[in-house]
Amino acid sequence: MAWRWRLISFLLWLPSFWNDWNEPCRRHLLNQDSKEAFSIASKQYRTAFHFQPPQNWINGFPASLILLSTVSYYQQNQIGPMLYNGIYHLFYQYNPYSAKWGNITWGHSISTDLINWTPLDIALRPSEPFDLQGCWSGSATILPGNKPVILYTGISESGHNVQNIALPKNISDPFLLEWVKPPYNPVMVAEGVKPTQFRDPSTCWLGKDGLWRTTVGAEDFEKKAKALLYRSKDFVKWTRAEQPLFSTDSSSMIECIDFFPVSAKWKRGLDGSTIEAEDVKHVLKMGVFDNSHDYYLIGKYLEELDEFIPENVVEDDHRMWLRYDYGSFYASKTFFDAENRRRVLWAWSNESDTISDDIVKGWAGVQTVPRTIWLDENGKQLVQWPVRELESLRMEKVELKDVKVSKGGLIEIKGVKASQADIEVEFEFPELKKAELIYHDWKLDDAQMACDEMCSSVPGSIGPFGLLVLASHDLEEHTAIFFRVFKTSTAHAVLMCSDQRKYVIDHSVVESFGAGGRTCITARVYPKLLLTGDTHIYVFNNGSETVKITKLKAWEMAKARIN
Ligand code: DQQ
Repeated sequence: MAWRWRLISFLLWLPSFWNDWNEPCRRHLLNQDSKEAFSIASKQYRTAFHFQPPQNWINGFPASLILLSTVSYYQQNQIGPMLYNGIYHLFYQYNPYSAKWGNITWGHSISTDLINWTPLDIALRPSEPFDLQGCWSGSATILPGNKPVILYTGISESGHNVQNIALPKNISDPFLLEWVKPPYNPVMVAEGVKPTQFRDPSTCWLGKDGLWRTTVGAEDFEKKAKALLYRSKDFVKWTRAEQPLFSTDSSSMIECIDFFPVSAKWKRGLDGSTIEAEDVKHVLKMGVFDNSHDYYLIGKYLEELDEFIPENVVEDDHRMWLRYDYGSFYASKTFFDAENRRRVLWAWSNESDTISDDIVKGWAGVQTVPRTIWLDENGKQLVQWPVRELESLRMEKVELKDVKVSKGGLIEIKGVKASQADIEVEFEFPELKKAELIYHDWKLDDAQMACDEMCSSVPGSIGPFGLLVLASHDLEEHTAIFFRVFKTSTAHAVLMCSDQRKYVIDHSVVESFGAGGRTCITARVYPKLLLTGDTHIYVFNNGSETVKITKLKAWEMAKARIN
């Protein structure tokens, strides 16, 4: 009996789980004593189609923008992307001098397809008393009349977080090369919150009353997180609303807030200023500073009160909130791509090696592949999938159909370069009654613990089965992405540990999209075998029950032109 659809529907309600892949068999740090290994490694771990600057440190996106006269933008670990007059602009937090964090500026690259990127000069660098110690994250908004404007956090001479404006020097320059900082900056200073914990203004939205709004992350003197709300008529004078958009006792500082509407009826994206439509809900995404995880809530934005009311939240506990991705994924931002009627998400994926490794490599940090993001038809969670433009890099393809993998089975996927691949796979497994019994009441924390405890080599009943990627021939090195099916006293659960249905492999990055994009995990790995180039991809099954690969397609990916 085929259970593929069952599998997918279970994943819908069991959000996602991850394993940090710290097992020595899968992760090798660079050897500082070997200069030769370093120089080879610095090249082999660099990505072929994930955004990176030519060298040095990046941490997240700031803002991006694009196109036409509608609002769109994007912020990625700190700044963001936007589409403007048909060109995507990606601004990112960048240290021009080193592979570690510091001297933060806004790097700038442009693209017409979100895949191939051309580097431009730095867009914002510290220069004024209101940003002398750094140009931190922010967002770009496109004002009526097709006028882009940046709101960003400056670290002032005295080390305080303040919010500033930057405007294009020449609005008819399609590349928006130069940005000026008007003398009326800063436009917001900390009031009632810690002056060093007040940052990352979101993309702005326009209310029915004609006022622009933005939300800024902050920590108050009681160590509580606040999504502060500011309003402005002219984008110059900003007034803080008495009530924050949202506040929580369960976290201290929250960073890179993103606030956007989603449709409960269809997948298409919505302009950030869409508020009053009966099928519209809002997403509030917050980066929790203490653990560098991005969490989100879905709810209703009450425009009259300027308040966000999350749905289905019974306790004020951020650990119960949903995550976009259970791997190395932080400071994400979305932007509305009006030309393609979609909302696009990106995030910063930090290295998991050491700072000294990064210095030797000469670079640190990549961006995830851009993902289209929409509200699941159940209205309870978001779904993500790589933008369709990524498919333009697909080259050789191999296919499998209806192949059984019995206990201990291992099938190699030959014919594609295993370090640069895009794989889609569907599994069927037998009757659920064979599932292992575990835990009485399955909670998210239990799932994460289970992934940590039961790695892919611990035999089970239905699973573990899945993929071994970036694997050496003897399997001594590998990154496993697998499923395991359990039954609790009341239901069945599919555990996805670093993964399932779609895998995007790019040297030191493996992005996994399970259950059609409802569960995502981004892993950073440094397999030693990348130095020799002898990498393999396998399907495996370490469960006692036979599973079937109903469909598997794997493509070798071409290298994108990135910077
Ligand atoms: N990094 C930026 C901040 C942001 C944080 C500084 C997120 O603006 O809060 O580089 O990683």
